[in-house]
Amino acid sequence: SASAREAAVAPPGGRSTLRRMTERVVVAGAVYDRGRLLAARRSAPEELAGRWELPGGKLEPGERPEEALVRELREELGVETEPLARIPGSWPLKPGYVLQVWTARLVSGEPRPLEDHDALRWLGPDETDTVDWLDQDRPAVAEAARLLRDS
Ligand code: DCM
Repeated sequence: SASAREAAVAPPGGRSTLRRMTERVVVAGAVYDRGRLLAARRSAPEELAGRWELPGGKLEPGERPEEALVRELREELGVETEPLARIPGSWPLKPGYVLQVWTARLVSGEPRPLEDHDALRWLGPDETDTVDWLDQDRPAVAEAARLLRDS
């Protein structure tokens, strides 16, 4: 059975290999421009609407995270971006999904809330606490703010 298989590969106290192999990645961008970080307010689904996030979305099968990030930011915001570096860490979302975050720089375009968002805000390094971030985004936002402050 699936549960027996899962138990068979589960390290003590850890998540099973099977679980990790089937986990889907959501990639989000800490997008920088002129010393500020981009925050996006979700318009859906209802339980997340009104909360702020680092914009991004799900990897398509066969896609690399950096490719998925560039595609999602183009679709959702109408901008071109260049991924820079992974922010270390991986944060659980709903069951079966994990969040990974990359820093990225704005290459061209002015972000507009085309899909999934109803407001955007550029935050300076000392303004990152001024919006109500999704809980799962907070560690990456804190690290992104630190990188911004040190840059
Ligand atoms: N998500 C998140 N934090 C982000 C981006 C996305 O928690 N910075 C979550 C919200 C959704 C899922 O990932 O449950 C997929 O995102 P989307 O609906 O934008 O494709």
